[in-house]
Amino acid sequence: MPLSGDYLPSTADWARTQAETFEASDGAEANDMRGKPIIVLTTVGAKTGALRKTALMRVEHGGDYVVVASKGGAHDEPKWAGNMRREPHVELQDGAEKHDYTARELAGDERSVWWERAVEAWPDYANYQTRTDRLIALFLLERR
Ligand code: F42
Repeated sequence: MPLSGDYLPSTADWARTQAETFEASDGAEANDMRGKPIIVLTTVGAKTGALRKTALMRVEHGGDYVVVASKGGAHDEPKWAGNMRREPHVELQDGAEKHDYTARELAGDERSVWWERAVEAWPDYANYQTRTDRLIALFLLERR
């Protein structure tokens, strides 16, 4: 059952433009960040109940995905992470494919394995973690 609700654009212009262009072109345009592939995550706003669409780096293994709440190493966590803790049903678009997933926050060894995969996909994640005391949250998205 796909998510339903009104789409509320992000206040981050660059990220909003990338998410919207990626989705409108079925993943044919605006599909990378410095040559590395992105995905678009749709979450349900924790306060508005609106659909929030967020461009994120693509971290995939065996059909599962991880999304990394890095926000460039900012001290505050991205809002989409809180949205997922409240409503774990999310949509992820990878290229032209969009499916429903259930998000689960990772910890311990499972998190360590996926952190390695994330840093391999986007090495800057390791730099972002040095910029903040918060442990950057990782969420595993398993197909519904
Ligand atoms: N961000 C990452 O954290 N990780 C990545 O791997 C990543 C990759 C990436 C690639 C391309 C690109 O263009 C952007 C990329 N970003 C990445 C940035 C990402 O797209 C987001 O801009 C960033 O993570 C910040 O997410 P955010 O959810 O905090 O977005 C802000 C800018 C935002 O849109 N805020 C809204 C606002 O109005 O200020 C609120 C959004 C929201 O979800 N509101 C909730 C609601 O109910 O609607 C309430 C939230 C609450 O509890 O207050």
